[in-house]
Amino acid sequence: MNPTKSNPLPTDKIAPAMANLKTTPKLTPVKQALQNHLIFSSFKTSATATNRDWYDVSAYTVRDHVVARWVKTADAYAEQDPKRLYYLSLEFLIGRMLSNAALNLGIQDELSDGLTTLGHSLERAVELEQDAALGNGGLGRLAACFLDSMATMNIPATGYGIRYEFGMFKQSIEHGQQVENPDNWLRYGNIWEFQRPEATYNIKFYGHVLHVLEHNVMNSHWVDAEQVVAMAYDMPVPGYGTETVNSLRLWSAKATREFDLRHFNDGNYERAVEERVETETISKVLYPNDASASGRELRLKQQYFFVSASIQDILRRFLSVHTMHTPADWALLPEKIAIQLNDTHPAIGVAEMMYQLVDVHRLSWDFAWGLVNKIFAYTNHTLMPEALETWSVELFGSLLPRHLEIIYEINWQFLSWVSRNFPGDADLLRRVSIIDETQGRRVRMAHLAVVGSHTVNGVAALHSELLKTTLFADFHKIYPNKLTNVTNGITPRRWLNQANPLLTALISKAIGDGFQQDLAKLVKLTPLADDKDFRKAFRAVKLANKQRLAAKIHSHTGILVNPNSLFDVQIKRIHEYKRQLLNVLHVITLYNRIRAGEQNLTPRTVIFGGKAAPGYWMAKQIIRLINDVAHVVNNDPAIGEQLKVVFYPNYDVSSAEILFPGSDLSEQISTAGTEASGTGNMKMALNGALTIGTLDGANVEIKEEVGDDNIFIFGLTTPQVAQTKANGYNPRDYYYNNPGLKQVLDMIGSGFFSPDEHNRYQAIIDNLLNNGDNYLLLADYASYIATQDEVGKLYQNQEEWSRRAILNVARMAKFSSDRTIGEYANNIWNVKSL
Ligand code: 26Q
Repeated sequence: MNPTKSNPLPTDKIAPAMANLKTTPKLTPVKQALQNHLIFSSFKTSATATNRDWYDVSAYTVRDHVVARWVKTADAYAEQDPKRLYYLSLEFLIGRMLSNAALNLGIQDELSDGLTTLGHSLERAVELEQDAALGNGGLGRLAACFLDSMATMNIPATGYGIRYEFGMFKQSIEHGQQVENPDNWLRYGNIWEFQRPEATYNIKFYGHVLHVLEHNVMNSHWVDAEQVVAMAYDMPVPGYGTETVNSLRLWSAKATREFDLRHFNDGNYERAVEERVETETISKVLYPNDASASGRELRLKQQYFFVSASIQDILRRFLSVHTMHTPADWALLPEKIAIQLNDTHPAIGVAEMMYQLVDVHRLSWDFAWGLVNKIFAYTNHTLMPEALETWSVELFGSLLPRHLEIIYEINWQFLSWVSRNFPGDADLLRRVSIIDETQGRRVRMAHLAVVGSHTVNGVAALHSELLKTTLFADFHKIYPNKLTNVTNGITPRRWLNQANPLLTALISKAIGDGFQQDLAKLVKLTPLADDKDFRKAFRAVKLANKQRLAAKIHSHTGILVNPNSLFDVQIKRIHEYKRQLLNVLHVITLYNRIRAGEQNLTPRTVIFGGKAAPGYWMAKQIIRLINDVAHVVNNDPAIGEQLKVVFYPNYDVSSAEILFPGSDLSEQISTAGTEASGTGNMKMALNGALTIGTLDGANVEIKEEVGDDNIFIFGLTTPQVAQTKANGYNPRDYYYNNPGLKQVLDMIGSGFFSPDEHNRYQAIIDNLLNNGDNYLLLADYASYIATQDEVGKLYQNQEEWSRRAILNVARMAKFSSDRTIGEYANNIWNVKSL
């Protein structure tokens, strides 16, 4: 066997940053740097500079500071050769970089002062940055929070993903309906990315496999494949209060040069250009779908494209430091690398690693499989059957013929092992097989991920238990130690310090700094919940944040809201299981009660935000209903300031930074057992909102932390949901037995909110009354309304409300993503802080 060919590209070409650098690069003082960049990077003067120029100049200035540390970090990693963690994710919902980088580097004040003395302002500059919206929702934002924590905790880690030319679509509301617009985020360039034309890899698709006996070994050759080039773009990930700057490496698809030559030599210029465009569509756009697996070939291409490039890059980096003299030397690989699969989207990595080790580096199958099983771990984010990825064997085999063979071999070995250990259970084999034979042969990516990983985790305690008892019950029996829990978390840097500077200042003044890196310090706020002056200051902060939000609401929707009303907020992707519709039922109930003359109701502003997948018709109907209801309620003179309804358009990371601090009430009302974790629930509580929620996802643990008195829990529990369904749930029983509920549904169904189209919401009503009300809205309605009444009542006692809100903030330690990353690092990755 030939020792592995050494790395085709010398290290110094791949990462110039790694060239030994013993001294920190010199940095100019911030104000001076701003002036220099204005001239030398933007070719402008103070007189001619636009707002955008000021953003650019600020970004260049902060970037210099980032790069100075980035170079040193790369250097330290090269020198110490620690075990590294690679986080593979099809989504990174980063948001804006400028304020976050300035905050993490501790140069926010200097930057702000510099811009002010130059006659500009940081606030205005910041607004010109486009969000990096390379994700749909929770899963993508979690990846971004994890990157922040890993850098802050000095963990040698790299994120790998796709540099989508178009990220998550921009949502606008026209005539009450969602309209999707392309997110052309790179239009004005991206100051935060560094193209690495030297870090490119060939990615193959299609073709076929030859099996050839060579030196008595049967080798496989993937031939006649089409080739695409993956080119790296690096974005820095600066930690907070540390020198560490990690990397997020995103891949962009480029046509190969041969490609051009082939056609140009034929004289077929047009065909060459066409094929080039086709090839480069691989990294064109993010699938805006977080509910159902799309099954599209392009999506599988995206997955394989970025996974193959990442694994080649990981192995190239490993081999540039370690020479493999004999195959046995490869035993070092799992001691130097750990790979986390963010859901099944990168699960093809298991097969790709086998391909690289067996076909390219010629290791034996069994030895390679032993390595793979020490390297990969998989996080599951959903139990919903429609979101589980499967691919038709036919499509898979045409696109990735060798990987299909590899998966069959993995499956064969796995099933043989299962049948030896659980003899006589043919049905078990059928159920756990990576190939589903029941619906016309499909590859089950979740099964591939479970079989290929040493650890599989859910994202909240309840969800991880449900994985053991439902979705992965068979695997739990087969591998009793594989399943575990790591409860999600959020980064306090972005979600407290950056989003809520007023609360941050108040907390710092009260208990000192340091909570940004150690959220457990917030517990020192506990006694202050009983301090009248502190409560008053806390309320003043909340009011200011609500005013800030009210101004945004006005400018985006034209709706005037009263900052003294209760801001009742539900912001998340639009999904039937998340039950925005239940919230609407409450809004209409309040509307009816106000119109009926009920006194002493608490004035409320109910705010919704979130995107619907473009192909998810029911979710779009829900958005339309919210807007129709808002129109009626907001324009009814009988309602006045008692109730306002807002649909906040284009909910994204940047608007979230305004919405969370401005919330009083956090709506976390999914049907129990459906929301894997939720992370918005944590962001709200950290910003001093009280939660109204079901015992679902991380709400369960939030309740444990904040205490039963400081959260509003309602509705059926997960076992009760199962029981209710098993008993033959009939939503009509609730409809006929609850006059308030009946009135609300009748209004929606009869066109009260859609007078120009009376049956517009027939499908919604049908779902609830005739098609089984899958998410049990009617079963939970009464409990929800009663709990909302308690909420309203408590809000009238501002002292008590703020006391509980402060206790929520004080008890959020568990939900820092630093805690989460600490658990992954210790229990799953076995990587150490540097
Ligand atoms: C799959 C196949 C094809 C196209 C798209 C997809 C796809 C894309 C995104 C499927 C799912 C997603 C995103 C899922 C997601 O965001 N899940 C959320 O993850 C959070 C972080 O763990 C949890 O807090 C939420 O409960 C969970 O819903």
